[in-house]
Amino acid sequence: MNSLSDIAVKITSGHLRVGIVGLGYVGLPTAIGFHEAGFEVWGVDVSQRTVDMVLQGKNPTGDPDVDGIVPAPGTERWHITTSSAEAVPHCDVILVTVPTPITHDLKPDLSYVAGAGRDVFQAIQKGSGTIVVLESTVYPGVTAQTWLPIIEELGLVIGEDLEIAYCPERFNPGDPAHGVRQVARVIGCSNPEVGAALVALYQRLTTEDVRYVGKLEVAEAAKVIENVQRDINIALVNELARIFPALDVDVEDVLSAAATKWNFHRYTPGVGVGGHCIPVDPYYMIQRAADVGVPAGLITAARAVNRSMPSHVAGVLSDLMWNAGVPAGEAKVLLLGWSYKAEVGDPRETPAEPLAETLMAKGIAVGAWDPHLESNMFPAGVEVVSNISEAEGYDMAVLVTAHKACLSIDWAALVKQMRTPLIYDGRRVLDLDDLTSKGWKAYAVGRPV
Ligand code: SAJ
Repeated sequence: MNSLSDIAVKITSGHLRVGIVGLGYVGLPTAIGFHEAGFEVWGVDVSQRTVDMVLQGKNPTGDPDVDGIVPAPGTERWHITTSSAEAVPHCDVILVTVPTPITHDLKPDLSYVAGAGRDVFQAIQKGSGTIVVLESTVYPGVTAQTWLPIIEELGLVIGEDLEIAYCPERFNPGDPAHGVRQVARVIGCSNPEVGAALVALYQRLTTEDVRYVGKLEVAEAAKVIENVQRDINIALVNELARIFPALDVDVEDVLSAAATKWNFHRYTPGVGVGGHCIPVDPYYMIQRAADVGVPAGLITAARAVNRSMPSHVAGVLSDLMWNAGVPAGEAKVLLLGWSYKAEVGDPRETPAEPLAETLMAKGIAVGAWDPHLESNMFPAGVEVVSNISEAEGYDMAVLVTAHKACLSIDWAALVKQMRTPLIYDGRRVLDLDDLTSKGWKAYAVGRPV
């Protein structure tokens, strides 16, 4: 039995053994971080491909921040396996970092949390006092609701055989300044002493603030609302990006003016909101509010605004091409960037997809160029452009993702390759006057036509 004082001693001495279940863009850097902090680490992933790559010292996550930091084969204190049953008996604390996506009908999919939890709990030794921490983004109540029935079914006793806690991951892909060792953490647990022990553990991981915030639900809710707030703020500027052009005002001029006020938080309108955090987490909050019969009108409305942006932009692009005399049924659009976020190779929930679908439904052909993505990561129907210098005969170029590679395109050369020199800045990051001087007819989200 690991008493809490045993845990504390092991943390201080660095002899604590930490398990991480789920070696994705959150779990693998977390495992590496605890290993760098001097702990013995057991990493578990159901994917044999992931385990094999990690064992070879390679990065299976697609996140460039993880390149070059995976420990080499044979590194001490570094154990990687597909089996929780093998790893769990060797661990004092186990962190679960598995996906929490939404289903096609926008409901939270907690199957990974339940499955990983079951795998871990089945391997917990009676009386071991193992601490199991969920890091995946969930809505308030999920950790207890999902895990306690399994724990009870397996005849385990909280406080004797194990403890459970919640510490939300706060990864920001493509932002090495906020890596696992430089980000503040909050810890929720029904047992304050376990919370204190976990504070001591995470303080060995990150240089930033770590604090115990009370029961599980407080920490679960904090993580969700961080991203709900971001979605709502982005929805506001996206809604303004549709209003101000109708008033013959550029929304970016308005935002720049408003941003001179000390507590105005600036966000940028765009072709849409992608990724596995911002467009997903609000549905957790909406679901939880519905569970308890309290309306979540603002959160729901913000999601509707952000989800409408790709089709709104597709309509604007279609009108611009029509007004430029591009023959209907012949129009071709080139999307510059496909990933949901700059400097990241991740197409999940990217607004590029509904944008392309809406354009193709209008009979407009769509090509896409994204140097961060492999050609097999684009959907069928989209012509993948591997080399921008080979993009010929397009009528409209659309900046969808503000990759540095997109910003540094040779616009003077590209305009000569276009059949019609139209360009639409979907992220408000291009110099439209410079583009105009190079022969483009330049437009942008939130800017009057
Ligand atoms: N976006 C806008 N306008 C903005 C900001 C973002 O349209 O002003 C779009 C992006 O283009 C992207 C989507 O929203 O399609 C999400 O962008 P994001 O910058 O929020 O990036 P994410 O999804 O990687 O969010 C992560 C989150 N981190 C964690 O969950 C730990 C989020 O909490 C961070 O605030 C965010 O990174 C960040 O700060 O970059």
